[in-house]
Amino acid sequence: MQAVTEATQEIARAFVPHGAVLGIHPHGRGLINDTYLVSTDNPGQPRLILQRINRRAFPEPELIIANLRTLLEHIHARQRHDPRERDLRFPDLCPAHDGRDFILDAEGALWRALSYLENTCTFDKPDGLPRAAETGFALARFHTLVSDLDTRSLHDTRPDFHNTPRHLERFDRARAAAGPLPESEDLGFCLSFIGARRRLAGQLEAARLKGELPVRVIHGDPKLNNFLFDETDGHAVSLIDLDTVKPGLLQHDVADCLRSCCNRVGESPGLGEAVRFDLEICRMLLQHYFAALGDRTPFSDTDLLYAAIRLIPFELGVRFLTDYLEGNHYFRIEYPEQNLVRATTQLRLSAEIELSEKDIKEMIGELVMDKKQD
Ligand code: GN1
Ligand code: MG
Repeated sequence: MQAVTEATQEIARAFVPHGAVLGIHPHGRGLINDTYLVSTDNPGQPRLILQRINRRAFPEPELIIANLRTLLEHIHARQRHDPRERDLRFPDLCPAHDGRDFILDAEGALWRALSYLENTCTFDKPDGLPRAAETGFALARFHTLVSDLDTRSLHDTRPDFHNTPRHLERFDRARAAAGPLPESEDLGFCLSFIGARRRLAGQLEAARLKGELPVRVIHGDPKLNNFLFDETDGHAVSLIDLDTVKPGLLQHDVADCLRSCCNRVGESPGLGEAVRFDLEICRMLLQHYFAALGDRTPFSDTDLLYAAIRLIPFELGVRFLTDYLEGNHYFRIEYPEQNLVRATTQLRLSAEIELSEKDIKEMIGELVMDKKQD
């Protein structure tokens, strides 16, 4: 759990130039950055999300702030001009007392504050079809809002983020460096599953390099718990955690969203909880995604969507396992074997997706056809 130290309190105070800090509490379940909810006695700025950016994940956090500024300016401008664009809300960057929108602490870590979107909640696990519909809708609205943002105006905050062959190379190095591995059923499953699918790992990257898939602005991390929902009526309100917004493939975003939304047991299931890929949720989410996608973002390249749906949990499984082998220095853990459990879960999910390949491809075909006939 992220600690609230005296230093954290001092940083929080720097983002509350007018008024006092009333409370600071660790917030959310992100695996990378440290996040706190700060309450203040300033009626103009009642609550803030304060975050310390993890330099291991983002070696140049200033680029994240620059991207965030570009992105929020773009979205807010579109929303000012067209009321129909206002169905999603986005936070504002809050300046510190010196007017800058970030602070470097004594150790050189970068902190930033965002306005908190009140009366919202998040979910770590899917809870039914209405949530899936709202999530698909919100992802499409996000993609539409950024569809005319020039990809060249954003920095690549994590190069090769979805370059699966690169992740495999790193995994190979970690495995070689780890020496003899303990006997474990999960580890055995992971190693043989990865070994048997190496040649499929380059599918999306190869298509991107050949120019078969257009590069667009994507969210980069649209997992279920990065969507905010209205506490009262359940409607999607926002898509947060904008640090990985950058040029990429829409297929990666849609697949990453399905990865978390179709897996009812979540990323760290307990013993004996079986991992499944829920096809009903998948259909509902995709249906609402395609329906809400603006005409300026035609999702013409659906052929590789199935490939991405299979690949994204595979890639994340490889990343979790690599971190486990490297000593768990990247993803936050609550117990020593957690990254192995997470890796096994993602790879089992990929295996489940393979079993439903025909159904998923047919489903995508039908939904695309419906969209064309609209
Ligand atoms: C990380 O920080 P968080 O929890 O939003 C990770 C994503 C993974 C996700 C899995 C920068 O996201 O790529 O899909 O964990 N973010 C980064 O839960 O590596
Ligand atoms: Mg994230």
